[in-house]
Amino acid sequence: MLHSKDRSTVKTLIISNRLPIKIERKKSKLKFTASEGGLATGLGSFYKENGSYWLGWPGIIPKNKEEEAYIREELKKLNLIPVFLTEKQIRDYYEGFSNAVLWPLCHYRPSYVELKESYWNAYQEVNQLFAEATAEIVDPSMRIWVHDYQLMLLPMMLREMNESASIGYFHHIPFPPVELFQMLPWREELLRGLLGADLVGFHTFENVDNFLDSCSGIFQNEIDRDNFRLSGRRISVDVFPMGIDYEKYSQQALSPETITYSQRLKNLFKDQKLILSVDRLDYSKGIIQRLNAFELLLNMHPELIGKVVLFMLIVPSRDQVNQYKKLRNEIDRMVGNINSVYGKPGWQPVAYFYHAVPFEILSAHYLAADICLITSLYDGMNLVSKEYIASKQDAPAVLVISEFAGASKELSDALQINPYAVRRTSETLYEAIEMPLEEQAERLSASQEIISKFTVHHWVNLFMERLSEVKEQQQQELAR
Ligand code: GDG
Repeated sequence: MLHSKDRSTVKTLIISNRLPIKIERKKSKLKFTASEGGLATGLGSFYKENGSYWLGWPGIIPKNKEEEAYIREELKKLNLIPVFLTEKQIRDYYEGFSNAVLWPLCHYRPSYVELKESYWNAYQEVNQLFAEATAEIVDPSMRIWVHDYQLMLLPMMLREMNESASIGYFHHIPFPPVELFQMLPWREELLRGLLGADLVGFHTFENVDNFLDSCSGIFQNEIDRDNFRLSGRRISVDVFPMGIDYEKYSQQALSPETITYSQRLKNLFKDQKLILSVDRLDYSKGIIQRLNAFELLLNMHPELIGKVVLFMLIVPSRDQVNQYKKLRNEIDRMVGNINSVYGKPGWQPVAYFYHAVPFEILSAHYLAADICLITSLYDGMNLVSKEYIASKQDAPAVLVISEFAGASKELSDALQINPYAVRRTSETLYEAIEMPLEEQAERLSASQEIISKFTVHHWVNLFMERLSEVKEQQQQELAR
């Protein structure tokens, strides 16, 4: 039996659609920079240790074989293994099946789902490509951790290659209710794909229930739900709410650079309450509902004119896709409308930026904001809410969070909203604006206590511990 000390020395292969790196073409040279996403930070130190690796798409199409070999060599130095994709694969597997089938389905948008056979074919082909790339580097003692909805078929492909392999899978986005999941022509293949894993993890209990309901509905007699197993092999399905690198955010907020920038922002919006929102351009984030609620707030409380600003940082995402293009146009229209109706010389109610900012600047925005507003219509977790809490030393700081974001389950001291209930949301925003500093500080410190304890490092360790336990249970059952 492995003891927890031994577990930490087991090599791990992380597999995700994207490698945690950005490769940019600068003139004739390639520039490699580490990406700053939550997953990259959380697993960053982990995969570099004792011969562990990370496998995924490097986000670039090499110009020729020489360039491909060069990228491969450079990445190898960082323990990263690339899986190169063609333009067609990116279009049909990534933009197609992943983002125009699974993403809308998992975010309650069945009308956005494009059920194309060509997408499904590409999805199978690319998952197979990942399986082959894995086979080339994995050794039987390694545990494998597959991430997210782009690779749902991979766990079973890997299981078929090695019956006793140690395989974990984590689903970062919501898992839809059975009624929605059942509409997929390929529902059985996708579920069977996931059930190749020994451990399947989700952010919330609701997602676990939805997944188990789908499994029971589709496999019926094959599955034993209470003692979950497929063809006799025990599979654990559990909740692992992802955390953030708390130290990184709280320390950055103390740096002189961030403090100076934050002060500049505050001066720019002097005597105004700064309501911040940060998200990728996506229909799941409730950006339209947010603007509606803010407009209603100004309408109901004209005394707030000139005293409050909605500062929206939106990171460009998938904006060549029709639904996203439409969303962007609608945001532009609504921001223009609110600013023209409620603005006055020298003051505009909505400050809207459609670009990403460096980490230090993002941190300064968190630090400067009086309120952080999360309006997700459905969100696996939502790391922004946790990053905001971690970046604050003390009040003013109020988190207003949608009850449909996974993070709301842990953050019970935040003000919770149903973003579809526009009037109620605007009333809650008013409550946030008026909240006494003492109450803000109490709520903030309660949330900080939770987030500083359940960090991303804790999340990784917990998942890995659980994976080892499942393997031990399987071995004991085999030995009986
Ligand atoms: C998926 C699920 C789940 C944003 N703007 C900038 C920037 N960001 C960073 C934030 C945060 C990340 O992007 C966004 O993470 P979220 O969790 O909020 O949302 P998704 O991207 O949709 O992530 C989600 C997550 O996976 C993890 O499981 O929580 O539910 O949808 O870290 O800080 N970073 C920088 N500049 C920006 O302008 N540097």
